[in-house]
Amino acid sequence: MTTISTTPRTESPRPAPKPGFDPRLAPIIDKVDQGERLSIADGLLLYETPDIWTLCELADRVRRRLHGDAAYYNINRHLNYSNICALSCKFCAFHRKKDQDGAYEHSVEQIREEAHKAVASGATEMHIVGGLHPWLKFDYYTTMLRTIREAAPALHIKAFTAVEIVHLAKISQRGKQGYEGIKSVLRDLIDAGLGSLPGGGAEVFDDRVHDEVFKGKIRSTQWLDVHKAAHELGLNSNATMLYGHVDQRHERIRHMDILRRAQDIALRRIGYEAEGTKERRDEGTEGYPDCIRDWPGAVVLTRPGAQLPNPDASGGYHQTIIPLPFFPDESELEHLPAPTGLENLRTLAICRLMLDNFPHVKAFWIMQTLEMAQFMLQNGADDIDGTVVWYDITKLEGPTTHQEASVADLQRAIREAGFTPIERDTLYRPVERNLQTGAWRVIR
Ligand code: V47
Repeated sequence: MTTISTTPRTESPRPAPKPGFDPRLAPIIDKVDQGERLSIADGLLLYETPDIWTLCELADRVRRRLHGDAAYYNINRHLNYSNICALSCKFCAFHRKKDQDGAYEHSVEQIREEAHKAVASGATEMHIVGGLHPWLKFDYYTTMLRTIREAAPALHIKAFTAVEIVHLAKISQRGKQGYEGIKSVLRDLIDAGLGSLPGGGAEVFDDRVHDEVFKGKIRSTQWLDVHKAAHELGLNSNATMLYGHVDQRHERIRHMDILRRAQDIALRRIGYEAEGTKERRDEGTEGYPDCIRDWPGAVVLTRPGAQLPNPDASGGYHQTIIPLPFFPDESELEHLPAPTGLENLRTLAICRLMLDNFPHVKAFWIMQTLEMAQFMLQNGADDIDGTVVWYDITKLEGPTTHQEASVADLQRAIREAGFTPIERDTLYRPVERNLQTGAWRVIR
């Protein structure tokens, strides 16, 4: 196993408890100091405690242990190739039916043009997501990837949520082949240019929540299977949690526990040792997806001195957790309030502490706002995503919102938060750029 160490892991002494310190957090602080995995009960307490400052300080401690004062951004473009979707998830304001106002699908020519624009803007990544289009054929997707690869050979293509991959298996008559069908679809996509999977479509891994707001969408088992298959084929992937709608806090903690167990399996596969049987307890895991039943035990990457996986070595794993706060506007759940700033901050900090084997935590500025993302860098996040340019899935200020940040905006936000901006590629390798010509290369 080859591992990578990013920045020096300096640890400042533990500060004296502040007024308002919640003494129930003391055992959690000890566990974090020793690099021990937090339990489900610990996660619930972190949601319950009024002492959000101790929570945030702990998350910051772990974040600095892993990344020092580095904070990552990238130059990317998001491409939503079509909003036409066979599903009608209640939380989603993006989907349209075929003849509905605002329905669109991009032609191959439009996609080629997007790839050219991406190159001209110096992007290192194209992030592609769309609806489950009812009549596009499988070769639309492979042609899309090949077109981008041809127009922009250096661009990393991060494309298709697990939900789309399962849909592609169905439309290419591989749906009945189960796991092998998924793998075979992924192989075709890799052959056409796919470089990694984004984290979307995970929502909250819970059957109650699933049946209430995204019935018809794949269940957690299939989402996890797609990512496992991608990892086995050497692709890295991300993971999300879309929270703050009908979900409850204990369901979010369970989602985090399921994700970190899936990551334990991925890390074990690429050579990490699991930490004995101490955390192999199965209580509270009824109804967990079958694919994480062969759990090897905890692999904690946030303990002092642990090494992060090397993106250049073979073998895939989850890179980043991206908590996505629910945007109610124009969805069927518009009557629900959006999660508050403090709830978003708390959830992100808890993700940093619970997902102890995820190298990165992203505060996606499009959904969190750049102002809040800045603050989140000080409370667990180490990444704010990129320049984006156009994003259709959620809109901060109505359908015509143009959502773009310049590199200067991102760097300023990071510096002002007290961190050093590091441009990264999709796999979190630092990027070196010639400021005159815009030419870039990945530093290995
Ligand atoms: O899959 C849809 C979610 C996801 C809403 O991997 C909503 O680096 C909130 O996954 N309110 C797409 N969320 C975004 C996504 C993502 C974003 C940035 C980076 C990465 C990455 C991944 O957005 C969807 C769905 O889970 N979503 N509707 C909504 N109303």
